[in-house]
Amino acid sequence: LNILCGREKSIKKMSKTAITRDEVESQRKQFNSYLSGFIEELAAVPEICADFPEVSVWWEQMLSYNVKGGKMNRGFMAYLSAVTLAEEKGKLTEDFRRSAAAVGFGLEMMQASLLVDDDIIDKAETRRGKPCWYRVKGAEKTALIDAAAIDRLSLKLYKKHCWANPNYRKVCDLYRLTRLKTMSGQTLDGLSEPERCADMFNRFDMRLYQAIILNKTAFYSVQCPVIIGMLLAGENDQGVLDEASKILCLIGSYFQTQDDYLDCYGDVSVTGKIGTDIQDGKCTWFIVKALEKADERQRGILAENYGKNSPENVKKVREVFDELNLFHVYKSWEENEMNVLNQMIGSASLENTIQIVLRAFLNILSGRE
Ligand code: DMA
Ligand code: MG
Ligand code: MG
Ligand code: MG
Repeated sequence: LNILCGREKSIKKMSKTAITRDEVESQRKQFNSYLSGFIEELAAVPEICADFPEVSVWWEQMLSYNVKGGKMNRGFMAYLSAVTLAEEKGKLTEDFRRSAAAVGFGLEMMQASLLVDDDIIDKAETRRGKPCWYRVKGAEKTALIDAAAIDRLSLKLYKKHCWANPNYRKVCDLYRLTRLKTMSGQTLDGLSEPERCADMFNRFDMRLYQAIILNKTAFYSVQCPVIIGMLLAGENDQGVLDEASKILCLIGSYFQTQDDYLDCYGDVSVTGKIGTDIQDGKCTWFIVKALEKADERQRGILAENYGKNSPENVKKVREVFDELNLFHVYKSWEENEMNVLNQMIGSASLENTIQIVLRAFLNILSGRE
């Protein structure tokens, strides 16, 4: 009997090998269907908004402007992970779906708060096809406090929709730790800018780059969403969470290298943001690769022009990138990295459902343009 039960179990485990594109899209629709009321709820936080209706009106405006309009991949991945795992454990209810959507939306709020700050730091002009929030009339003075408010408000949402989950505290702790790690990454990213680091050409290398992108992007964009989903579904085995985290961090780093590519070569009408990395003097995958490959003449051009905010300087840097064929170097790196990550997921000692979720995330990110 034991042998038979074991076989049945393994057959059951084998039954789902992937989440199809259609399933992903239908889950995405479901996730989106829960989101409409969250902003109104947050703009009416009673302890604050009862006495200050102006604040309520402003919060509703700034939340709508900053949290909406993106692809919502982070929030959706938290939802998809939570729902897929809960379903497998036979724990999926309507209430669970709603709380998973609220937690996902909270991650989109974390993202929004980071982006408001990031655009100020990076002197960016557009975000998601609109002016960055700090450039919007009325928000010039409030943008910093708005970013902090968006971050704090997400935990209000967690308390309202998720407090009854046995892992509520772990979920909130992970949210806070991830926000802090991202701030450390943003600090490292800022400290490597040329005006604060005169010897950038001695410092920019793959090690520094990997440290920056792990902290500023991989944790909050990929690791945290899926781990939060797993926690919501009741996963408490630290070994499993650590094993998944390892792969998620690598997927998250791949995601930021794609972002560097989009900054340099992306179509603004698709990405919705005008690149700033070259003029900001950021430690990106492209400048690190360029420095690895450049000869003396090319290094001289980069030293003279990188991190300077004029179109002529940017053009000269781009010419060196082109001479070094970095577009194609990146394309073949990306293809190879995708294979490596897929293999890593396949050979990880993780249960089938978690592997499926990781693969779904990787597929969503694959070949972003
Ligand atoms: C990404 O940095 C990290 C955070 C925390 C926003 P980035 O400046 O490359 O992002 P973007 O390209 O979206 O401005
Ligand atoms: Mg930026
Ligand atoms: Mg930045
Ligand atoms: Mg970028």
